[in-house]
Amino acid sequence: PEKWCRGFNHFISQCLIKDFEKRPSVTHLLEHPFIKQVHGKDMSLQKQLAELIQEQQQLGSVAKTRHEQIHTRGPYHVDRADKYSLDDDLVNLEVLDEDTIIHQLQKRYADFQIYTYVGDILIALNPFQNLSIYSPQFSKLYHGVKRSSNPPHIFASADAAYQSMVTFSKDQCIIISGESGAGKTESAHLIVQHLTFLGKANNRALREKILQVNPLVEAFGNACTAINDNSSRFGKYLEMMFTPTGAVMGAKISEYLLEKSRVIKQAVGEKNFHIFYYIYAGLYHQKKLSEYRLPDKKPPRYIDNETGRVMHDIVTKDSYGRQFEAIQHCFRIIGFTDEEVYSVYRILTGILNTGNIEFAAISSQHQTDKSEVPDPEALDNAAALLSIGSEELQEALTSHCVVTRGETIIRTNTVDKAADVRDAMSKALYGRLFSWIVNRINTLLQPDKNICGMNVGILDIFGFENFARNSFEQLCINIANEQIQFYFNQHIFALEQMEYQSEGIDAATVEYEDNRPLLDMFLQKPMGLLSLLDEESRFPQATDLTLVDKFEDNLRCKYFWRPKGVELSFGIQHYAGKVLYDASAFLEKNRDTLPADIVVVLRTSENKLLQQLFSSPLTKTGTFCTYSLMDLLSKMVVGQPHFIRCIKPNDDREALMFSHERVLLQLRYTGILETVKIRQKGYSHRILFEEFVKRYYYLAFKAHETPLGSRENCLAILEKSKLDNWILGKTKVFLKYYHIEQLNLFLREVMGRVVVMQAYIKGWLG
Ligand code: AOV
Ligand code: MG
Repeated sequence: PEKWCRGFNHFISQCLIKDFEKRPSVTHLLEHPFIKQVHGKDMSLQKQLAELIQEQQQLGSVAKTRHEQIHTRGPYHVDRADKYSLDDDLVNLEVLDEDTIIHQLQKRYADFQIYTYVGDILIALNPFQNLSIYSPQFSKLYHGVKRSSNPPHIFASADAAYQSMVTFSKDQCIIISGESGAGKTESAHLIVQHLTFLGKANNRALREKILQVNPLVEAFGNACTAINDNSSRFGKYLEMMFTPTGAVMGAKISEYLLEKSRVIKQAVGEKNFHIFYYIYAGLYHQKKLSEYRLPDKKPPRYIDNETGRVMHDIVTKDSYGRQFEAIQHCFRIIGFTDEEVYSVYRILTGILNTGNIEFAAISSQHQTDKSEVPDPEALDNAAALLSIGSEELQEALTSHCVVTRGETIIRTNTVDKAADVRDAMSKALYGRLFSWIVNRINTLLQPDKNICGMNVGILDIFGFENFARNSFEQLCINIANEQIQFYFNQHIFALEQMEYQSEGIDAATVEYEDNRPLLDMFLQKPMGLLSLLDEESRFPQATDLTLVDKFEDNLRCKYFWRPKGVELSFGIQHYAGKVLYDASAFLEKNRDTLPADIVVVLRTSENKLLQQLFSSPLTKTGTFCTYSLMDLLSKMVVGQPHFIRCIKPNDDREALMFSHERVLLQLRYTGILETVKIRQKGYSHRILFEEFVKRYYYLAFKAHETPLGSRENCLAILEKSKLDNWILGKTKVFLKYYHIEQLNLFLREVMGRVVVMQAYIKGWLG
């Protein structure tokens, strides 16, 4: 039927477009048994298919050559070296409005130009396809050259951070923001790749190790969500450490707010953390499931929320199995011992078995709140893998000790309570295992303590999320994003404009959307949303409903509302849009308690690693959520910031598709238009006279001179450098972002000459 044919054609063309990048040959499609069958019988379809393929091939090759042109333009177009392409930077736009900006981005995207500058800030549009612009050849191309020599690129931003660090011996941080699926994590990888290239040490092994860090922690901390197949479920701050001469010497990761609840339950269409599938599939293919006491017919409950799908994927595709091998490789390269890795696997499979423990009620005449484990198989398996006693585990799951007036009483748990304890144990095991892996990596990649180095930190957190159902985790994630937006605003607008005033400079003021009131609503003490949540969590009698009532009574502002008729829901007008939250289990998730009975049992484990995980004290102050956020911010404030703003061009994850509406929304809430304005009119770099002279005196004075950090000396340096458009304030030099680049280049030239001179004199004397 014609209709069927049309649908079929559509399907094929979609396949072709999607796969063209990966498999330029279409023969694989014709080899498909389904197509072969239809193709052989239906002449008209055969003809149509042939035409279609030809058309697609042409399209594909056009796309490919265009792609090559763009992306090889760098290495081969030397003529670009001193020509500045006005299109590369939105600051060069003559007409500044949303339409012009979006038009410009759309035009560039269609031309495979996913990167665009706004002064020193980089906008990165997700290409949703692999581009051939990240090879070492490109790293070389972007190394230490003027930014305008090449098309905008993430390597150029990484390079700028690295050069700043080396030139000024100052820590740097790169802050990557954008909503879920916008490309933050990919960008973070690319930055690490380029920095590893730049920080070439003789120590090749160390470079190899650093490159394995992201894949390893992401196997444990990322998962498939409804928005992104590789969504970060934790915040990550990776510091790469360098020697004073810029050679990489170590790395350190800090983790924030791992979404532990994913271990025990996932929404429809979502999955558990990657590592669980990798290990299950890996053991399946290696025929080692029985060794880890896992069934081979049906995956454990924690990873089988859509019955059958996972098993089908594991049996038919080998990708999970290959990933498991990759992870084993990561562990080995980074330096984990075989014993440690074995313990990690035992804990992971122990968690999977724990999830399979079921409870049933024992009802006797006197007691109805007692539970037992009717089928001991999963219990025994879990206990064996965790190297603890099976009876002790059962007891800790089905009962708990209460101490009243110095007396210890044992109380039984209901079926529901026992299941909660089981899940709390799984979450705690996973959360602590994750932290241990991170700490272990940090120990293994620790630099030599005797060298006083500097670092570039890369912040990649979970992006803003708005699902059909949003829970506690989304609230935490969105508050973290709210803070990043605030931090961006502070740096780009508030601090800058404050300095103009205090320095008596007449520079533009730009209005921007300040999300401070919103942040106050969350963080203020004692009446902010998080404080209220903490307070309510301390009342044993409180329920999720009393919590929402409390919010409603106390948060009287336009950012909070409560929809009528849905008891447990409340809405927040975030900087990036309205989100409706479902408060079910908010209190329980915030309390995140692990019964002491479980800790006691786990501490008896014969698995040394497991013992270690539970040996630290369990007390903590404040919620995990508030605690982590404060830590995150204090980390970021330390270094000189560089911003990368990732934008998602469409929600269908399609290459070359540019949704005007979606991009516009992101441009609006991230304040791109205002950013362009302030970068056009303002001075992004403001340096104290003294520091300026100290940095650049080589440009106007002799090497042996020690000029004072005065206004006059700054003037002398600036005039000698033949720059224009700068301003001198009362105590600071105000520079545009491009001045810094020019000054640094001059400085490197002059320093180079000095070094040559010194070498010459040395040779001459010697
Ligand atoms: P996110 O980190 O911003 O989301 P990712 O970095 O995971 O987003 O990107 C989502 C997907 O987009 C990746 O898996 C890639 O398929 C694709 N992608 C992104 N950037 C590129 C690129 N430069 N080249 C090719 N493909 C890319 V989240 O962690 O969900 O907030 O929580
Ligand atoms: Mg991510």
